[in-house]
Amino acid sequence: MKATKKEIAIPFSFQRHLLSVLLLFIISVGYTQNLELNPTPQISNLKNAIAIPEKFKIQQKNKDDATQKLLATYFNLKKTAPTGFAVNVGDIQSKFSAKLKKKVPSKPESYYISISKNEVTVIGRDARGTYYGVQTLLALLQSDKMPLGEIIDFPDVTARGVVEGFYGTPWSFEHRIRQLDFYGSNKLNTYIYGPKDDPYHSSPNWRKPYPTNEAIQLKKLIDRAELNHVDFVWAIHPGQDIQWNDKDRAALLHKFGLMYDLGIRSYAVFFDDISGEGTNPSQQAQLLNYINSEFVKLKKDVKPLIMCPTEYNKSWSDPKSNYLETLGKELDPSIRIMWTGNRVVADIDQETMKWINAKIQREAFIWWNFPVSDYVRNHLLLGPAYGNGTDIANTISGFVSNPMEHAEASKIAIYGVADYSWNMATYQAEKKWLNALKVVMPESYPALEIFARHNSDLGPNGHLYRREESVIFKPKADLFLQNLEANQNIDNFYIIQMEFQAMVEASFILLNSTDNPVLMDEIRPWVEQFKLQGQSGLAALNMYRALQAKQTTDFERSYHAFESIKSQMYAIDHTANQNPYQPGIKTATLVVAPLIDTTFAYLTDAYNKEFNKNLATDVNYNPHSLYTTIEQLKNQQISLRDRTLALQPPLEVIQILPEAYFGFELQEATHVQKVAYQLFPNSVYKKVQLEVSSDGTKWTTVPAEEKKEIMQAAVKQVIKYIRVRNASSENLNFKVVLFNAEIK
Ligand code: LOG
Repeated sequence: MKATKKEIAIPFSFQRHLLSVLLLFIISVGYTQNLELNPTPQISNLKNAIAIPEKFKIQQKNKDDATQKLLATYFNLKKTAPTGFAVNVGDIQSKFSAKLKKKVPSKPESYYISISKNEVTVIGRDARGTYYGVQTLLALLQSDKMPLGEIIDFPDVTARGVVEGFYGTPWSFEHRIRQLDFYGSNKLNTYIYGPKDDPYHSSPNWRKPYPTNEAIQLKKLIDRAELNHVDFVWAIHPGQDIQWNDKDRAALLHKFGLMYDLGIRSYAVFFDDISGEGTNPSQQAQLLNYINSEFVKLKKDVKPLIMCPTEYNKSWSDPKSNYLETLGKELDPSIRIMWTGNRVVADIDQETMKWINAKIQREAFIWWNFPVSDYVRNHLLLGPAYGNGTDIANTISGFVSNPMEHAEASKIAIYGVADYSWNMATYQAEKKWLNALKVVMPESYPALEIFARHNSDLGPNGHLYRREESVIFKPKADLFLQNLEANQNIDNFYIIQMEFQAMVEASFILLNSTDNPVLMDEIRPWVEQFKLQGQSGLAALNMYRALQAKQTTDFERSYHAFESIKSQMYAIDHTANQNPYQPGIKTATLVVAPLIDTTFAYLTDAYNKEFNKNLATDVNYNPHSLYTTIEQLKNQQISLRDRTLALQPPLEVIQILPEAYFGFELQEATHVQKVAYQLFPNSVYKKVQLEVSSDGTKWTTVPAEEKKEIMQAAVKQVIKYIRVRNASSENLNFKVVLFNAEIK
């Protein structure tokens, strides 16, 4: 039923609904503390509440060091009060009544809490369970009131956490410390250390020990992980240059031994994004089985191995190769196999799991490539962690999220992952997201919410992964443009103005906020950009008003203001975050940016027509396109900056068949100055050719010269097509590190 403005009749059923909503509201206000718990406990029977006790009588039954230190952050353990609210903490081995012990679930890491007016008892199934029980207790004590009743809690997924597995600047020591603490308080138990750009993790330096200073820092991180009951999984990525011989096998075992001495008790071997001999599944299985029997089993205190396969997603698995089946058959059943889903970047559902689990004869360990942004580095991914099935808990052996190189900003998604992997059935992405914003910015979260709502999508990208963005605003923006382009009265003008205003104000608040300086350090240039973007929106609206009133002076002032704001935005885009992949700073690209640019172009055009003027209407636009026969490259983005057309290089190995090619198709025949390309390994240089054409059928080879591993060619011709072609009769596997053309 639709209520119009005139008659607001509320039917009885709706009134009843209203009543129950109100009731629910009262109940939830009564137990706000319960809402704040992350992850959400499986069962909580909480009724009534008492004031937070002030005097505590601690009954020591706990022996676990991490739990002890955690308790000490709140209670005075050295001098406990002789009377007061009793706090009993221990694991299932401790002396508790059989009645209470029976309530502790039999699952690992589970716990039981009972709270009465006079005492609280926390019993864990194991040391980690007790630790999690105490985390819950401390979270309850943070609220205004203490609820009474019981909590019975256990995780859905065995291994939950994060894989620091992205390309780009690895997280700093300080960030990792903050992360590990965050994992502890959100009951995440796994941190897989595998930053692609740590030289001691990957080829060729995986064989070498960490230099002393780095080893000392790693040791501190390992200790910190232990304090948070997090398994610090150290991963090695040896596949690009590993030799399947005794020497390299010994080198790997030796490195694992060194890491063991630093305190590592969990290991992973990654074979993703490699080419050549290292991709052989039988050899990979043999190596892992060897480590398993000669290292893991012998040490006794080392956890089961984890491996990331070369074919780590369905779209890359070659049905003819039997790669996954071979691993499934030959790899020791205790070894876990990672999986990113149907594509490199994908959300996971039951179908995904059925397919892969059958092939590998075990439950896959999910490597979720969100919120990682190493393939869209000019964007921030600050939206909710959504999209994964809430019915897959029993089909996976682990769930880890690969984050952004911005550690603090990644906490927004990780917070959701913690809840999802602990208690899937009740997971609510949006609600958890709102909580997460409060956790990372306790004061300025409303401003952060405005910023994050408009900064969640990735823009077009090679992995075809997209996220919702500006969801509430989108229908309003659509209506505005519809009215504008139909030359109708714009009913929601004020609403659009309010949104741009909110963007500007939220940015000012964030830029001035001292809530979380670590987060601001990461996102500052995006916030600066977002502020300007809001201001450009307001300038466009002023242009509209001036045009309506036929005020040409006002129109042109706002027009030039718009242009000036855009040029400041351009400056930020060309100075901040200048990585070689997707340089620059992009904000609100899905809904807000097109709204502003379309409005600006439309108004300028209308103005030009009405007043016979010739103001420019275009906003940075790249008319050229990618030209390729290679499936894996087809969705890759290209960019035009300062007359250089560049392929945004993919991070993975590309398979290129004989005669396959990649290059550019220019909008029209253009004077091309120079072309440069870099491929890895550069042994493939002998097998490819650089070619140009004016019609796409007749091709001329251009000689290129190798300088510092980069092939460079002076073209100096007017042409429409440029390409690098596999001129050999072999299938080539290589990484495209760089491909660009300087045009006039
Ligand atoms: C890499 C990973 C990277 C991610 C997203 C896996 C298993 N490996 O395509 O290091 O962060 O995709 O770009 C990957 O996902 N390669």
